[in-house]
Amino acid sequence: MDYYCSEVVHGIRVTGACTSNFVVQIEGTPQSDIELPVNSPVQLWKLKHRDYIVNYGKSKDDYEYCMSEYLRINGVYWGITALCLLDQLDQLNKTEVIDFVKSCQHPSSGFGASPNHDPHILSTLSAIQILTIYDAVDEIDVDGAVNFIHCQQQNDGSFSGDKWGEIDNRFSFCALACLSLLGRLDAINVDSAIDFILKCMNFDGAFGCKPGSESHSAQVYCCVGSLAITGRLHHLNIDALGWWLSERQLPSGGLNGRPEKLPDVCYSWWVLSSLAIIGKLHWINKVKAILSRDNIFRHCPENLLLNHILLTKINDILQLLFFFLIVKEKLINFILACQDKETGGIADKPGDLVDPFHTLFGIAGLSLLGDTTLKQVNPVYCMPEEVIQKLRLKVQMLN
Ligand code: 3PZ
Ligand code: ZN
Repeated sequence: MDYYCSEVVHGIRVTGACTSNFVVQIEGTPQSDIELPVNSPVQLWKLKHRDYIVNYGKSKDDYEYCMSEYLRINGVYWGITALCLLDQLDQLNKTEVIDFVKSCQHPSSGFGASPNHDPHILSTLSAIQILTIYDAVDEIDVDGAVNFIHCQQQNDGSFSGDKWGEIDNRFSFCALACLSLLGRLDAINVDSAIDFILKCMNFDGAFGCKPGSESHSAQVYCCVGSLAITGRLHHLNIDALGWWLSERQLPSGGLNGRPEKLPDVCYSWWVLSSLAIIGKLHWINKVKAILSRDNIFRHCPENLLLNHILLTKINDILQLLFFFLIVKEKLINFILACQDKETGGIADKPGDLVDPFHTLFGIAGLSLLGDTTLKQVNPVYCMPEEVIQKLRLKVQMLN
């Protein structure tokens, strides 16, 4: 797609390839974006990503690895989930991984990022996710972990991440995800947890990290995921939220976390998974079907009045429909462009340094976009769908 046209209709700029892909932008809204390098890759180098992840933890004294001690158990979850989606989990030593996770648990409490690190709700979720994937939850002190999470809940229903007391609805999601995976949601006050989440909803239908904070797509994922786990999606304003999420796509095809920010691979995940949960993933790439006037008129050939209205209003209608669209091919190209062919792995943007975090969320995003050479990912837990199915976990999804 090298040829772009640009047209202003009723103050709305339509830019896009002259074929069928359009990105709509309101005139005057500033946009930061990047340009995809020419000759960007067009395929997913799955075996390179496998090797990148398998080798990541091996050189234990390498700088990068030491730097990430405070992220170690999260990194293990990112790596294991990515390998699992690539159908390569057998590349790791299960016993070693489980022993490492066990060594991160504090007596009768939660998990730290590494042995002897203070317990934190983020590390505790990673621990539970890893053990769930390996069907090894029985090997830890489940009651201790549940009690740790219970103790993080505040009077207003919110959760702190650890004993320092920082509040953020990311921690609410971690608590709900952990306890639902363990079948122990009864250990907290779910109603007040949801009350707090709903206080973080903004006029645009999206969510910030605490009441009054600006909307951000990672927070949207956490809040929508929390509502899905607890069967409370009816609280959402689907049209406003879907609009806001769709507006995250930039002309490069990548998605940003909030208005005026640069695109980043991990936002493909926060945005796509949220759309999948609210049943709007099909808002992606329906341009060809919608764009054809003939297609619309075929359904009402005799109704002249309706045809007249349609003819005069057709541009307005199409512009509105564009707002709900994320152009799938462009997003896929953006994610593929962030791969590093030499080292394997995926970066936040083309040409940046790869890391396990963006490698997982790039692969998980491609899975949601329908790459059938990958295993299906569950949009709420960011774990393989087959693992969630096996647990017979019921999460609410709209359609
Ligand atoms: C990254 N963390 O605070 S972090 C994270 N970010 O621990 C892990 N997109 O500097 C890796 N940016 C890389 N491997 C980045 C996890 C952040 C998210 C930062 C980031 C991502 C752009 C700048 C917050 C779950 C858990 C934590 C987060 C999100 C979701 C950093 C900076 C921050 C962090 C780690 C490394 C490289 C990897
Ligand atoms: Zn990122």
